[in-house]
Amino acid sequence: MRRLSAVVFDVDGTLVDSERDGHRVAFNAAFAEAGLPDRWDVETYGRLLAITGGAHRLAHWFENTGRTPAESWDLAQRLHRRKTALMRDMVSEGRIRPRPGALELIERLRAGGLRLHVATTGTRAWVAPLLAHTFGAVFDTIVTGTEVPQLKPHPAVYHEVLERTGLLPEQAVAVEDSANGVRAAVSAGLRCVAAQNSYTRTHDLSAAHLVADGLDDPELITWFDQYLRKTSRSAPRPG
Ligand code: XBP
Ligand code: MG
Repeated sequence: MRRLSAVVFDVDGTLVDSERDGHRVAFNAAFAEAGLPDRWDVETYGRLLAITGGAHRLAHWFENTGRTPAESWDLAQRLHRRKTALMRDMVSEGRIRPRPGALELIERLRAGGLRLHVATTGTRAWVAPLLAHTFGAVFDTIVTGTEVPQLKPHPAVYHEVLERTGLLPEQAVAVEDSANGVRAAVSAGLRCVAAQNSYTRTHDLSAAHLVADGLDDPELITWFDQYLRKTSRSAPRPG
């Protein structure tokens, strides 16, 4: 097996707790500003997470609440622009927090000589400032939903990371939180570990090598430590 040289992180639900108190709140604010009666409670939003991509999620909702497909897509795109601006505001106010253990895991992996990258379905306009503010310049390659034609569970975002970095799939491990994310990573040929959260605890994550309770789960840390040892044994780094 080739040496592990990189870890590719998902963002929503993996690096940050962004869905329930971040995106959901921004979607509801966009509905309210537009004078629409629609609101997504915590449980409804959990079900809607099966549809990746905020604009697609909105279009799906509108189609299922009586609008035509064309009307739904137009309205979804308009609302999603506003929702993205509201999410950027939440990011700049520091309201989107890293998941417990995220900062520590990142430091551990970097200290072990691994490169870090990002593969997310989220929109670049909020992803880029979030990563910069919360984690600093630790990610070499960041591919978002803005750059790929098909969103997770399609593997396009992982293919794009591999293409841009020149990595082979077996040189990288993906960290995901959801069934759609695990499917995307595994379809692209990457090993995947899942750090589930309250929304994804019921997902089928069985295609992952390991299903952990979070980024601070000792099992996940031990799993990475074994790879880090293998990494340094198979190719000692100078110094
Ligand atoms: C995340 C998503 C995104 C976010 C909302 O999935 O599906 O749509 O929920 O962000 P993953 P946008 O964690 O699997 O990448 O509104 O910017 O799409
Ligand atoms: Mg996710």
